Amino acid sequence: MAAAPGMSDHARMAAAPLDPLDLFDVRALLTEEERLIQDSVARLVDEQILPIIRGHFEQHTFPQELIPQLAALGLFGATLQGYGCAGLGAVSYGLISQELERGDSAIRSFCSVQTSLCMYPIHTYGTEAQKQRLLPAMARGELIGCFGLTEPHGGSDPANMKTCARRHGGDYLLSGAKMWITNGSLAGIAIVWATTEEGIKGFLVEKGMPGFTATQIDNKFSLRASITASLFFDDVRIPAANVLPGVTGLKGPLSCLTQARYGISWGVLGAARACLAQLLDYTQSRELFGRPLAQNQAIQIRLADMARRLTTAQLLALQLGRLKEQGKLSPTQVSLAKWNNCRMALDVARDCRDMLGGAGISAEYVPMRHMLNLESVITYEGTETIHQLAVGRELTGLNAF
Ligand code: TGC
Ligand code: FAD
Repeated sequence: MAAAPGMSDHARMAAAPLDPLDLFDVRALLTEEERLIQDSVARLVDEQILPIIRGHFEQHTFPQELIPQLAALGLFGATLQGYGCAGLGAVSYGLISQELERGDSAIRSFCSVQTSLCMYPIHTYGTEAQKQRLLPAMARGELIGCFGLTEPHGGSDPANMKTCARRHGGDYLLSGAKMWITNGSLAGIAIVWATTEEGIKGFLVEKGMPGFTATQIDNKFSLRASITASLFFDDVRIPAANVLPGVTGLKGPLSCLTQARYGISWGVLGAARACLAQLLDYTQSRELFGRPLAQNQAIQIRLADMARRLTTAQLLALQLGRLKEQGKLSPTQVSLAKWNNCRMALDVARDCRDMLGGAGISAEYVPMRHMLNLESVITYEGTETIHQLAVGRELTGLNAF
């Protein structure tokens, strides 16, 4: 409704109620292009993802039928330039992640891995021949990637990795194992980080290479609509053409993690918004003690607190995105945002589950599905403790890992 001329501030404010999921109107800070991108992904989520995701979560299957639609919208490698990629800005990528995770963390995970953990290192550290051969097919969703860093003996300390690659003539022989690998048994190509005589290097391991096997991890309580696998390498012969030449050392995989953690900081906003939206409806329509549940002080305080946490997380994500676009992003800022926003989303999802009462444990409602997913999201890409210690190291200059 347009405000009438001469209206007092109070009357103008009363005429324009705030969006309960965006109390500080963060959307008004977006460009026209960013809003269009958000809206088109939101449509995909509403029309194609939400109707099927519960079934996939229950069946423990990944909805592969979505891959062509995600590719058609340009969501794979969305921030990369050239090679069939859309070349979008960091905030647009954040909004894409937010909308996808409003559907389910599994779908955002799938896109994060393809974009930030697989296409990004090929684009940044690969040869021209590797880029030409792999990136266009990955952007079209015809070739799916996975990223192997974590090992069975402990993921928080990747510097201690055991997987190694020994020189064998002009080639390498790769041996070891990776665990908890998203897309692992679906992928046609795995970016595998291994120690060599020169330091840690990235290897492009292709499905079907002799000695390479991927085994799906079943019976997860979390991210059930995502494929997670263990990878095994038994003297896999890797030609020199499949080594990423542009980086040596832990900074290779850690730089990819910065990209993916950035996307997660936005993605989890979507999960929290989905939970809060459903809870707001529920507390209005459920009547207890002769009044709507929403008309209780204790409920309103909890709703207000969720809105406070969501709003601050939204503003944090947007500023993180603008810093990234200006080339001023520091990994410590990404750690703080990943920690804060994952914690916010997990706490909101748990609290929404609680305020739905018994209905909260039903698959008819979204909070418990998001809550279970977010237990993985707060763990992968660096646990909450790892990000707290990264911020502590920045503040003190002392390494406590
Ligand atoms: P540290 O001494 O800090 O660093 C070693 C070298 O790396 C450089 N570096 C970075 N470079 C680029 N970007 C970053 N973000 C970087 N962070 C560090 C650093 O400058 C140094 O370079 P150089 O040239 O001096 O050698 O290393 P550290 O051993 O002390 O480790 C630090 C720590 C603990 C933070 C790191 O190991 C860590 O982040 N651990 C957590 C591991 C983790 O997050 N794993 C995630 C696996 S992938 C995943 O979970 C995918 S889920 C996907 C999905 O489904 O969405
Ligand atoms: P550990 O490193 O063994 O940590 C165990 C506990 O110790 C944690 O609570 C941790 O915070 C704490 N801890 C560790 N160090 C310290 C310390 N110094 N001080 C205090 N506490 C500490 N990895 C990939 O490489 N690729 C993927 O695609 C991928 N996808 C994943 C998908 C899912 C669903 C999950 C659950 C994980 C995935 N991971 C992936 C692995 C993930 O990154 C690791 O689980 C994570 O990094 C933690 O490693 P960990 O499980 O070995 O736990």
